[in-house]
Amino acid sequence: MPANLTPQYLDAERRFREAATPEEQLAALNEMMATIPKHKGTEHMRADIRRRMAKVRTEAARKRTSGRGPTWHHVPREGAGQEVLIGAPNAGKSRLLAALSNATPVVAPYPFSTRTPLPGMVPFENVQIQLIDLPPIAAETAEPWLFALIRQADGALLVADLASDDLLSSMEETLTLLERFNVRLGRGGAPSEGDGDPGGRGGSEGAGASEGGAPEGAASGSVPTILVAAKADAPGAEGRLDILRELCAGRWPILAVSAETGVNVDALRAEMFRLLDVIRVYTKARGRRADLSVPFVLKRGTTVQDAAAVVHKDFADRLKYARIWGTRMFEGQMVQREHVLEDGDILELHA
Ligand SMILES: Nc1nc2c(ncn2[C@@H]2O[C@H](COP(=O)(O)OP(=O)(O)OP(=O)(O)O)[C@@H](O)[C@H]2O)c(=O)[nH]1
Ligand SMILES: [Mg+2]
Repeated sequence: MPANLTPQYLDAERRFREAATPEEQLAALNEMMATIPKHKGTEHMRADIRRRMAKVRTEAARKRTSGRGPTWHHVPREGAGQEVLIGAPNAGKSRLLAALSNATPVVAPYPFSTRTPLPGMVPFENVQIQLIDLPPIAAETAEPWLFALIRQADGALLVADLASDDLLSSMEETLTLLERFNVRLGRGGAPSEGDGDPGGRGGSEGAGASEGGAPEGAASGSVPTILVAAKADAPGAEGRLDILRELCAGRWPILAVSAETGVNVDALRAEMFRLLDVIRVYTKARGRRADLSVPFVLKRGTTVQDAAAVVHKDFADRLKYARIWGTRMFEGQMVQREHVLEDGDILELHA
């Protein structure tokens, strides 16, 4: 009967409870279905999730056909996690998506050029992160679906325009609107004020810091955020960056980027990965090598037991012990179920 629910599942269930719209509910239910361990003990729960999905869908359809519902946009999650580009009109969001991914958004020298969400996949090492370009945050575009999409993202790139003299006032306007629509931008899993070390890998920070599984600083319901100071190549950008740092110091990690020259575009990919606060774990069979091109992407704080449930369905119940090859372990060190995994660990499960 023990369901052995994973942290991923519990997180999705929390999102379901907090969902404000049918889209948020459906996204959370889909994730619950994807992350629930698939064994006999969870059969009833899975049936219940399916029932709830059907109910949300029919209710949403009824609203749509009643003709009064506004347009809603939802982007299904793909890859290691979903992040969104948010910011004032003309800040440089679409051009960033074009620089980071293979997507081809409209980039224009006038505001409000983006009207609907456009996702792209951003490659980082052996994973892909989904990044969604959004219409600007402004009174004219402030429709509930936009904020719903932001709230359910795993991370946000808050884009500030270093080419604009209105940098601070438009930033304030953006933040006021976000607040009005209940979007809270948190710090996420990134290490302390990290603009000095964009290339550092997450291998050494926070040893044991995430005991208990709570991502540091990311209060429940807030979207982990990086402040991206865009157009770093523009005349006067340096002075504006200083002002921005003063205003936002300690609130979010800041990274100055230029899509035009490519400065810090790769560093931004690394920061986007760090923002997700996930680890990559590989599995191998006894006597074999692991395939390092196909990681399991799991929340930081995931234990051997949780990973087994994700990897091998009924493995969770039968698991006796595991061996780990990882940076902080002896080669093939034997560990118990409660052992917390690290990014890059190779896992050999023994039932
Ligand atoms: N110099 C310079 N210009 C940039 C950079 N990135 C974007 N721009 C220019 O800034 C303008 C706006 O860029 P977009 O990417 O369309 O801005 P946006 O935030 O998507 O705008 P909306 O969708 O209207 O909110 C365009 O003229 C871009 O060419 C950059 O890194 N350097
Ligand atoms: Mg745009």
